[in-house]
Amino acid sequence: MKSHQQHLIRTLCSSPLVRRSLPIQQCNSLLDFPLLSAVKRSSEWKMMMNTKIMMKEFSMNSKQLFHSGVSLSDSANNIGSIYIERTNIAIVGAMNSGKSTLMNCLTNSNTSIVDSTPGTTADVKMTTMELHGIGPTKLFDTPGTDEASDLGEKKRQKTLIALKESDIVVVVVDPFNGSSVQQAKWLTGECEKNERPFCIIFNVSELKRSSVESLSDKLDSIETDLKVNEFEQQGNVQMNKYFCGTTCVDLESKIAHTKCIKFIEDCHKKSKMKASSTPMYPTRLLPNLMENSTVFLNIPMDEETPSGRLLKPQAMVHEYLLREYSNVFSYRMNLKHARSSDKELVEKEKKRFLEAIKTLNSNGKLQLLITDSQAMDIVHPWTIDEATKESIIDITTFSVIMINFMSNGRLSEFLKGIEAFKALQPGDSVLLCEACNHNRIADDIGTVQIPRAIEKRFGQGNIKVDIVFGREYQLIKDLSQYKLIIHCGGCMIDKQKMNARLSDLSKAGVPITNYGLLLSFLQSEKAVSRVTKPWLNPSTPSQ
Ligand SMILES: Nc1nc2c(ncn2[C@@H]2O[C@H](COP(=O)(O)OP(=O)(O)OP(=O)(O)O)[C@@H](O)[C@H]2O)c(=O)[nH]1
Ligand code: SF4
Ligand SMILES: [Mg+2]
Repeated sequence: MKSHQQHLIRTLCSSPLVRRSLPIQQCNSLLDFPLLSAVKRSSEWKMMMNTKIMMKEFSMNSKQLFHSGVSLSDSANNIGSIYIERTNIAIVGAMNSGKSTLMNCLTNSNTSIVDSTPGTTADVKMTTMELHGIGPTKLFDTPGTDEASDLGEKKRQKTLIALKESDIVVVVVDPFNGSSVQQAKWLTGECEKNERPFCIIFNVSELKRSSVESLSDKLDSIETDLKVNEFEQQGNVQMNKYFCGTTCVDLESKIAHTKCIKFIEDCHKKSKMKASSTPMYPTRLLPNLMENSTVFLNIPMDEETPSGRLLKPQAMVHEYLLREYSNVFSYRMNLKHARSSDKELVEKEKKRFLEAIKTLNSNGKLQLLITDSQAMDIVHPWTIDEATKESIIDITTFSVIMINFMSNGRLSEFLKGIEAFKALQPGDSVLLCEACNHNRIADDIGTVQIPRAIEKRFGQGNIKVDIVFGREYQLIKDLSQYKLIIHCGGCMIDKQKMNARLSDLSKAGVPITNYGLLLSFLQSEKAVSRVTKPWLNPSTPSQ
């Protein structure tokens, strides 16, 4: 039974359709079941029960997917809508401090396994939840950070990644456990280093609370040690700038759910005041659209395009434009014809394309053309007037739109990466980074087209090109070995992950660029300024 069900789940999760409908974490967490092997300890029994429950839920979801035509993602905590901005909340602390108990207390359900065996939570467990005072959230229950051994180090790294990708970090502390307090000190330090706002929950059972005389003195002294004590701040001891509050609660008590949610909501409000280098302000997909404008979407649909729906960036742009009362025109360019050696085929395709543009612009309202970046070799030259050498229409790419959106408007940082690309020398290494694990076939942009273009420009074997997919990025020990990172549009990860990557790269002094920018640059410098124009050099809307 085990292998049969796991095979089904693996097959489903590796299908591009499911992978592109679900956020990657969702697919991976569904895949990541504990094995139903020998049941020796109570924690293993609990893991087995959780596995069975998840399999049952998954099988119900898959039935919906195949039999009712409803997207799997629609039924998975709202994740299926095209893009939902969520507040990421990481629960961190030492082993047995009560992190999983807090996760279950917040979600009011048996989300994580709780057990007195230290190290029960072996990997980051993610769930989604709506909190009235915050909105849609993603909660991360993390492994304890004080486990010795190589495995403990791997768990610690996972916790650190969750911390870096969170908008607020909840540090759970058992004040009667020295290791728990020590870990809280390290973790609050990491929050400060990574500019992550945090709060502290002292997890004290009612029993202990009644048997300890000077609990408040003890908590005061720990707070001082953690640099989160107001009194010491007045005494000129600098308080951790990202601290948002503390509370003391018995996580297994009846009031814990309401108390903890209220506390986290209050701390989240305060966290917005804490300065961060990457504020999570909403970024518009496309600025400066004229009222009643028309936007031309060029979607060539290559062999990798799944049937039944548009890719996520295409669907996002489509929905955004409709909401803005823009008129959307979707067009499928035949790239094989456009790149053919048969001149007649090329001319026919070009005529079809230019006529579409001309017809749409008959009222002067055609404002922008957005193309798949791999078609830049055609779209850029075909939209330059041969006589005047002027652009006949503004253009950009889906990839550039996405990277600007996912990085909260930091497009100019990706533009600097183009300078680093120009300066590459023989012997240098670059890293191509794809944020998801989609199935790669034929002339894939990341694995085939860009490496081929690098080889063409710098000569065979002169530049070492490494490629990572999805979570492989996290395994890179030394980012500084690379002279440049070339990142995809990042549509399948969240903004927090993208910005955590940017922060790590900035600390390591490694520049980053993006597929859309690079493929444009490979056409010409002019193509780069064309695709970035809507953000970096916008023309004022005429109405
Ligand atoms: N009475 C009481 N017991 C608690 C409380 N919080 C946690 N426990 C117990 O402490 C043990 C560990 O709790 P977990 O929530 O699994 O701890 P954790 O931090 O997730 O531990 P790891 O997954 O091992 O890192 C369990 O036996 C819980 O029942 C609490 O507030 N009151
Ligand atoms: S842009 Fe990146 S994350 Fe989105 S589908 Fe392409 S490779 Fe995956
Ligand atoms: Mg746990």
